[in-house]
Amino acid sequence: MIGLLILVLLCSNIVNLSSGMATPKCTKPSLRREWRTLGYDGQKAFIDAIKCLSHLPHESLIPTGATPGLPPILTNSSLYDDVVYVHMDATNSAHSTGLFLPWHRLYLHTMEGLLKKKCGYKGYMTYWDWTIDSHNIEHAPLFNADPVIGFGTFPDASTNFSLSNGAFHDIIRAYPLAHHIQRNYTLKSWQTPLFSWPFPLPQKEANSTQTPAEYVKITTSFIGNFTAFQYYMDGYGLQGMHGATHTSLGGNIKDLSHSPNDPIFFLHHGQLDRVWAAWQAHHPRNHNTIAGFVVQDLDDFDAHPLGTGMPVTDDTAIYMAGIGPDAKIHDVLSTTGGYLCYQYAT
Ligand SMILES: *[C@@H]1O[C@H](CO)[C@@H](O)[C@H](O)[C@H]1NC(C)=O
Ligand SMILES: *[C@@H]1O[C@H](CO)[C@@H](O)[C@H](O)[C@H]1NC(C)=O
Ligand SMILES: *[C@@H]1O[C@H](CO)[C@@H](O)[C@H](O)[C@H]1NC(C)=O
Ligand SMILES: *[C@@H]1O[C@H](CO)[C@@H](O)[C@H](O)[C@H]1NC(C)=O
Ligand SMILES: *[C@@H]1O[C@H](CO)[C@@H](O)[C@H](O)[C@H]1NC(C)=O
Ligand SMILES: [Cu+2]
Repeated sequence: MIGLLILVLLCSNIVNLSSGMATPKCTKPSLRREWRTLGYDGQKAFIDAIKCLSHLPHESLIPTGATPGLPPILTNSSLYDDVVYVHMDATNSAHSTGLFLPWHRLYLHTMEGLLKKKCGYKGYMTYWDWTIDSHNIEHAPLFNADPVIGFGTFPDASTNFSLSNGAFHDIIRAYPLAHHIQRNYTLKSWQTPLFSWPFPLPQKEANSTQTPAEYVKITTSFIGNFTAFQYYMDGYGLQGMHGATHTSLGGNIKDLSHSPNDPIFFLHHGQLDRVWAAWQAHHPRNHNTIAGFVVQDLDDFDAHPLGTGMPVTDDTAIYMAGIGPDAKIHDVLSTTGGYLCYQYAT
């Protein structure tokens, strides 16, 4: 009798009831390491896989229709372009809503899976710890001209801000129109409005949000308050560390919709996911907490920094629009819960 009870308890422990599938236990989490600690071979492997995905043909997509006005799917595009398209499809649903962090966590996991499955990548997702370079983002070591492991130096007007060196300069991205990857560094990146309203602090320097002190602050404050945590990452007037990196690097990654065109997107969001994981680990009240709503409200962002409408819950679906399995928020709240199985190196 007791044996049966224990068996029942054990089973309910390992079975993920929502999907009806057994969730494997995470006994040996993979280690996501900072870009500069990968070494030459590790960096080359990641960049080779990104280039491989950029040259594989388009596969099927299942847009959710969450974002109106998307261009038609181009069948002459690449598998990497499909990954970009999925982000375009999630522009409204997965930014400044309760789905922001869970969606991007699953998106990075899905990207890592594609690099492995389609391109034989043996490593893991990586990240750019911009706090190390916050004093001089424009000359951070990963923005170098090396044709094998360089993300490319910042281009200028002579190439219309298209990359002219590094590993990605000859890649053509399909969306919204066929183009080479662009980047355009601006320290005071909030002088130009991006939304229907001007930024409240136009003179603020983007790198003031990317410092080691800001990392400590965000990962150790807001205990138990997911709303306050995510709002700090997006920032008052959307001038936080999330947007700072997008707007100051400029070009493709500055675009709300097509930002993953620039592969640096994945290293920036790796860092944001690491910030979330560090905050979650900081206090038990942060572990399994989620908040926010499903409808974006950028016109009134500071009143509704995590959106409006229906609240998100553990059971809210996260869509990958055909590039990988969908999941639910509870699947991705822990990076070592079994559905996911990884940790950040530091
Ligand atoms: C794909 O086709 C579109 C429309 O037919 C064309 O404009 C675009 O240049 C093509 N893209 C590539 C990468 O060949
Ligand atoms: C931001 O970057 C500028 C230009 O590199 C630098 O002068 C400034 O000290 C940096 N600010 C911080 C807070 O590191
Ligand atoms: C330069 O880039 C901008 C932004 O992507 C684009 O709209 C414009 O058409 C480009 N200009 C030329 C001359 O290619
Ligand atoms: C590059 O950034 C500068 C300064 O923010 C801006 O004036 C210019 O329009 C940008 N050019 C492109 C092509 O993005
Ligand atoms: C959580 O933070 C939000 C945003 O700062 C704030 O409005 C709310 O009152 C906080 N909730 C609690 C319970 O402190
Ligand atoms: Cu995004």
